[in-house]
Amino acid sequence: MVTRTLIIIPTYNERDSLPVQVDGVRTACPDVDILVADDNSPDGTGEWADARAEQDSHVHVLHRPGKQGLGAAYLAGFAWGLERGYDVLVEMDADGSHRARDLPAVLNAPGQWDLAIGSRWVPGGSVVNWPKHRLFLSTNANRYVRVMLGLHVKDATAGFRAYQASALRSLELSSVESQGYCFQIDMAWRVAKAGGRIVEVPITFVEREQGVSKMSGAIIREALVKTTVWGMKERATQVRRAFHRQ
Ligand SMILES: Nc1nc2c(ncn2[C@@H]2O[C@H](COP(=O)(O)OP(=O)(O)O)[C@@H](O)[C@H]2O)c(=O)[nH]1
Ligand SMILES: [Mg+2]
Repeated sequence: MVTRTLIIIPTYNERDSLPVQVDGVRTACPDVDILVADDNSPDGTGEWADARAEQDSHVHVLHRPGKQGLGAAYLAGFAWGLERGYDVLVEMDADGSHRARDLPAVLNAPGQWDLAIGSRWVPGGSVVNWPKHRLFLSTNANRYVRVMLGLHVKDATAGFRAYQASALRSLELSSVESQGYCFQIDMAWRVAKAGGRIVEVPITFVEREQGVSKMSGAIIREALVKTTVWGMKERATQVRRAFHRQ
C-alpha cells in the first residue's frame, strides 16, 4: 500500500521563505503533498500559495481568517488531512529552519512509531546560527518539560515532526487549546500518555535568513504556565492513586 503523506506548513508573513521551502520539499520528496495553512498574511503569502497550487497539484492551501497561533493552524491542517485520508501528517516550518533534505530521515524514522520527531537534541542533531538566548530557551524548556511532565523526549518543543494519522485519530484533538509553541509539548505529551511510540531522529535546525520570528513573551509564558499546571495536575493524580492503593 502506498503511504499518503501530507506536509503541513503554517505561515504568517513568509512570502520570501515559503517559495524556497515548497521547492525544497517538492524536490526532496516528490510524492508528498503540501498544505500551506496561512493566517491571512498581510504580505501576500496566501496569494503566492494560491498561485503555486494552481500550477502544482501536490500543493494545497488552507486560508484562515487571521493570526490565531501555530496550534490552531496545525489543528485545522490535521482536520483537513484526516478528512482526505492521508496516512502520515507532518509539521514543518516555512522559514527554512527545517531543512527539506532532512525530511526523508524523519519520514523513514526507524521502527514502528506514532510520532517521529526531527530532533536537535539527540546525538547527531544540531542547531546552526541560533542566538544564545534561543539556545538557552530551548535547552531549558526541554529540561523543564522532562522534569515537570516526566516526558522522556529530548526535543519536545521541536516543530519538525511526523504523526501517523491513526495516532492523531486516537487523540481528542478538540480539547487541545495550546496556541503557540506550547502546542508541540502538548501534542507530544498526549501521544505519550496515550501509549504512543515516539522516536527522535537527528536533524540540523538552521536559523531563518528571511522574515522575522513570531516567537514572543506571551508564547513563552503560555508554555511555562501550561507545562507547570499539567505537571502539578499529573503529580496530584499520582499522589491520589498511591493514596487509594494504600
Ligand atoms: N498560520 C500561522 N503560522 C504561524 C503563526 N505563528 C507562527 N507561524 C509559522 O510557524 C512557523 C514557525 O514560526 P517562527 O516564527 O519561525 O518561529 P521560530 O522558528 O521559533 O522563531 C513559521 O512557518 C511561521 O510562519 C500563526 O499564528 N499562524
Ligand atoms: Mg523559525
